[in-house]
Amino acid sequence: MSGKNNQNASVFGRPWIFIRGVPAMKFLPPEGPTEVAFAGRSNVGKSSLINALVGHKGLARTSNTPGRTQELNYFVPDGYSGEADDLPPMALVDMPGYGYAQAPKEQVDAWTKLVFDYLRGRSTLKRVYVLIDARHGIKKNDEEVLSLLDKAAVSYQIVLTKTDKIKAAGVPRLIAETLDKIKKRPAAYPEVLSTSSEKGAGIEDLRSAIEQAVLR
Ligand SMILES: Nc1nc2c(ncn2[C@@H]2O[C@H](COP(=O)(O)OP(=O)(O)OP(=O)(O)O)[C@@H](O)[C@H]2O)c(=O)[nH]1
Ligand SMILES: [Mg+2]
Repeated sequence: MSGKNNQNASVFGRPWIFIRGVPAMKFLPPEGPTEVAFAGRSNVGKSSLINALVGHKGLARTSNTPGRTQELNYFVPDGYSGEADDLPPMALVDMPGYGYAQAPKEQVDAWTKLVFDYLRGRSTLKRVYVLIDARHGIKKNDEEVLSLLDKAAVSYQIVLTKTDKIKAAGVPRLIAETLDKIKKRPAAYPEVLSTSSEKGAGIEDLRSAIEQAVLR
């Protein structure tokens, strides 16, 4: 039980490392470990949530300015060689945001294409967490992404972010409204999580959800 890669220990109990930034589909790594991706509008808090999950503040770069993450950034738990018989149990993939970003239009279009192509065509992608800002709820471009995932039959779960920015009483109401909006969506996991990376709220529940999704 005390082997280096003890499968019973939480994968979030160990250090994580950045392994690769992918600027276009042709640079994707060969399909290996199960991938769990974080998608959402620019500035929703994708990179901050990954940092909170792995307990390492500076791992994924974050910024006040929308458009910080510009590639598909791969993170894995440390301590695996990456050889076929010693692959990490999962990789977390931080994505560029969709929607508005403070960057030239061609660049934003290129990121959006990369995000959409990856989400619809990656066989090792097991679960997508679609992040929704608790202050804004589901917007039109989120609906487009959910429809794409439904069509591609990629399992996803909605995660509300920045709940510290709204009144506590608003959270259950928003969860109920969001559940109502996704109830007819075939690939949506019928439970909505709420988080604050800033305060650490909901992070442990999200860790458990990810481990369950990957082990299934
Ligand atoms: N109050 C609060 N602020 C947060 C939270 N999570 C992220 N932020 C802030 O929101 C801003 C955007 O966070 P990022 O994690 O960079 O967002 P992102 O979705 O990765 O953004 P892009 O890479 O640009 O698409 C930063 O200023 C964060 O500090 C949170 O839970 N609460
Ligand atoms: Mg980011």
